[in-house]
Amino acid sequence: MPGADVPQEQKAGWASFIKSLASMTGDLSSMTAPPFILSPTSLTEFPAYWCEHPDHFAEISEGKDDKERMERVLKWFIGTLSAQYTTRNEKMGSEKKPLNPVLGELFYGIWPDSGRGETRLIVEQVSHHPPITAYYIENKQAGVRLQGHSGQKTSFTGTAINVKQSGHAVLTVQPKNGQKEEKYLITLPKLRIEGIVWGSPYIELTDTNAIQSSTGLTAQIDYKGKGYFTGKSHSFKAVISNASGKSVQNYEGVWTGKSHIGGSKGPLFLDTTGPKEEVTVRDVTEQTEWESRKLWVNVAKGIRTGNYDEAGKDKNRIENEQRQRRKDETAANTTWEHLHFSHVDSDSDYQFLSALLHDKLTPPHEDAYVIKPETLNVVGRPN
Ligand code: CLR
Repeated sequence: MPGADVPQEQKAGWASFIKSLASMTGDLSSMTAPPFILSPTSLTEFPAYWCEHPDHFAEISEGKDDKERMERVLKWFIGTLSAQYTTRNEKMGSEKKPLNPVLGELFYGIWPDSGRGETRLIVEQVSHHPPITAYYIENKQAGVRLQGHSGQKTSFTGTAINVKQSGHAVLTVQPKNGQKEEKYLITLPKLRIEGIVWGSPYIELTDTNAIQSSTGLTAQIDYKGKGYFTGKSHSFKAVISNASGKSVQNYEGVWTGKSHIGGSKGPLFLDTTGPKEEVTVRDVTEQTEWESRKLWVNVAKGIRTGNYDEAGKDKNRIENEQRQRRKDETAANTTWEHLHFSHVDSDSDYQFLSALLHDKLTPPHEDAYVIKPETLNVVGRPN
């Protein structure tokens, strides 16, 4: 029955939320949703999902040649998907609505050194409307760094929410064998949020995304849900091809479990069911006011304990404060300055790498948020 997974007293609220989805225009983040579907986690924490296999990330630079490194990039990428897209279902029973970050919100974390070097994460909310999150992940010792930004355009089909991700990421690799530095442009897949009418949303990936290397190699990943390739949800097929478009290697399987090289009976490529390493974050009591878990501490507590009045009150306080800041800026004729990232209108890596793709990307330009190296050691916004 529709609404079967919705708590009795929130059924009406869920029905009107679904109705309001029909008139939504692209940005779902600021819509009011019933409490049972709220997550206590802000979207600024999500970039950490890129690195819950810090070993895969570090090992990219140890590949012996460009093909082996591309295969390792693909392995790391596929290995991030279950964290990115199924974690909330595993931990909270269904996909949830994350907290909508404020402009300037920060999130820092590390994956401690266990012989492969420390990996650091820096995240900043660089736009509130529309929401855009910029991130930087680096393992200096391993010679790998990822820089990207992410936004979403949402639309409602009547039963599912389609999410088109905007933004891209660029991975830079300094090969351990001394070969030339490589760049990899990563485009982002589309999402479909299913299970809405039941009140138990979950994500299925659709269409395709690509990884384009400066060496000329391309990986294209195709996603299908139940009933297409394998009859299983969360299926994918990937192909690595060379600069002339000739396929070099195929992979297939599910991104929530096992995938194989060549075909479904080939050697094991990846098993994503193993343990993931969550990011390590400073205790809230040591965080500054702009750091996500500190900023939202009372809202998160309210959501976790079912005290929605408390959650709502503090959310209002935060939002009012933001509105006041914007007003003050307008009055003083100033604009908010990003702490860790500078905005560039056209990302030269994107322009160069996207032109190497066989299915060229449109538009050929995209903006980007570039890390300010001098701020890498700044933790917390002063004042
Ligand atoms: C953000 C970037 C991450 C991958 C990712 C995973 C889940 C996505 C999220 C992104 C964006 C916001 C998102 C979320 C799932 C649900 C949520 C689309 C793309 C929307 C805003 C909330 C929908 C509300 C329903 C659950 C009712 O790398």
